[in-house]
Amino acid sequence: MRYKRLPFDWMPATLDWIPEDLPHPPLCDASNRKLAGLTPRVVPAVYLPGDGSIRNESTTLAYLLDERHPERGVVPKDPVVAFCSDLLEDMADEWLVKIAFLYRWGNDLDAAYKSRIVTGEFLGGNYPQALFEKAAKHFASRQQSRMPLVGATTENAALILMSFGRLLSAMNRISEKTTFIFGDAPTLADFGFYGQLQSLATDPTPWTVMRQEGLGVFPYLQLLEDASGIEPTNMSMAALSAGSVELLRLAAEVYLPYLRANDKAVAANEQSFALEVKGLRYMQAPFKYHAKCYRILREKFAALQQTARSQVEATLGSVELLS
Ligand SMILES: N[C@@H](CCC(=O)N[C@@H](CS)C(=O)NCC(=O)O)C(=O)O
Repeated sequence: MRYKRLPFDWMPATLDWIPEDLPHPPLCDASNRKLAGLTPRVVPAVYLPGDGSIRNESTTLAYLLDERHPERGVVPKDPVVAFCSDLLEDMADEWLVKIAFLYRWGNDLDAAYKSRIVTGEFLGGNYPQALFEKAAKHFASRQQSRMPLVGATTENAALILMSFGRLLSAMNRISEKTTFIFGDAPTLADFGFYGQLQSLATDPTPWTVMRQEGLGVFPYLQLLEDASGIEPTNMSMAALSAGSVELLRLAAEVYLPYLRANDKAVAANEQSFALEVKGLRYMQAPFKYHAKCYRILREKFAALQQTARSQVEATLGSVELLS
């Protein structure tokens, strides 16, 4: 919203994150009323005062806002760059969350720290410490109970952490050629990475890892936090940094195999599925929403012209998993 120079009000919301027996914070009353009936019940959600509608799902919202306010678009005009931006944004939303979940809810220190920040935001003020403690503990244990659903388990940790290492080494190299992933202005992919990396950069354990292995990520995040002063530019695959190519290769080698394995398991109604990437095993229960993500990516790839598909192939190494 800041990059697009759109004025907005930020409203914290609680969804069902406060235990039944605790008083609900008045700070969130207005947003909770607006969110009543929202499906799927996830944030971020945007209330559009023009038509009174409330919309969610960050990718859908980005496209909608670009349609209504095309001047400072985040969806690149070049179809190949747009496809690659969609692929990276999808990986940021759906795979990087596994890294963030594993660190935040898998370490006591991180869980205690961030659960207080999240709950403290929506409680606002005027609460006794005991209520704060109870709400934070409730939220942390709720999130911890969801770790297997996300695949953030001890068995999957090696692959998840390997992908984090590759991500950091790729992000470090973007600035050798450009400011953001596809050029000197941000795209949807950058905002997808921003959301996850901002969490990782402020949780104690991954922050330590990033200080050692991903120093280049900090100025990148700083620039993205408020990109209202950055001018849009045209983008093409020719301008890509080695780091951005590495990010796309990561999607091809880790994220797409995960999506394909999940898709097969959803179609066959299986209880769980497994895959192996570079000798590292990953196992999870099938996740229907990710089958939808995969279908949309393949539809977008199929809609590209042949020359554009070849350009994607040249960068990713293989497009077999997109066909
Ligand atoms: N694909 C969605 C994911 C949204 C999402 O999963 N949001 C989480 C918080 S980051 C949520 O609201 N979860 C519901 C809950 O935990 O109750 C998007 O990008 O907007």
